[in-house]
Amino acid sequence: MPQADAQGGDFELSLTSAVILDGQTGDVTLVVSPGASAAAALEGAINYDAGELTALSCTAIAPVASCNVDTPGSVLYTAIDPQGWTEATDLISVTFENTGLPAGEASLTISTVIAVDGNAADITPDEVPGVVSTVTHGDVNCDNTVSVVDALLIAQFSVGNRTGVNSCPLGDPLTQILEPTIDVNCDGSASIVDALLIAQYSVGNRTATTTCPLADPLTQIYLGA
Ligand SMILES: [Ca+2]
Ligand SMILES: [Ca+2]
Repeated sequence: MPQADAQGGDFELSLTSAVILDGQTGDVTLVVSPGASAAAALEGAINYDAGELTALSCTAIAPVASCNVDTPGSVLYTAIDPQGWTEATDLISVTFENTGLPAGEASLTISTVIAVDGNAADITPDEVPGVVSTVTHGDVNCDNTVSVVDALLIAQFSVGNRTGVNSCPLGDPLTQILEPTIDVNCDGSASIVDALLIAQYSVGNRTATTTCPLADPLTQIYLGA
């Protein structure tokens, strides 16, 4: 993660990152942290690529804050604390839907219009961007790789030892599995066969494809979005 003091701003504004699968929703939070100064009033925007993501809604977390998702590509916000934020504080939360990011990462940036301290003096933020990423089929533990660990989780799921969930990150990595990305042979079911294909892929015995159904079921594995 980028560090605030590397850029020498007076305080830090940062966005959390999220894994949001294709067609699903997830939340990102804007956080203010004090540096040499403590911000007391802020106005600005969270910027995103409207071709990749859709901001469905936003929620003011700070007691005196407001936000607006009406403009595609920008979530406008304001927030105020009469005393100034002297510790890391969540300001707003935005719910994004992945509407055009089948694989990879989308950057979320911050732009600041007004930032003042408790004396209403202008101060400068370090703006730390966030990332929305998604995972492909075969990655069932949300770590952005397809490995024998994923095969293990699928094998455990196939015998009832794991619970399928629909979003990343896993709430309980010891008992859960991301269910929508299990099927890597395009047969419509999640089974021990999918674990076998990943095991074969892990040692180079299968070639990844992003096309379903598999053109060659004997040599390919589906790792698409
Ligand atoms: Ca994985
Ligand atoms: Ca399957």
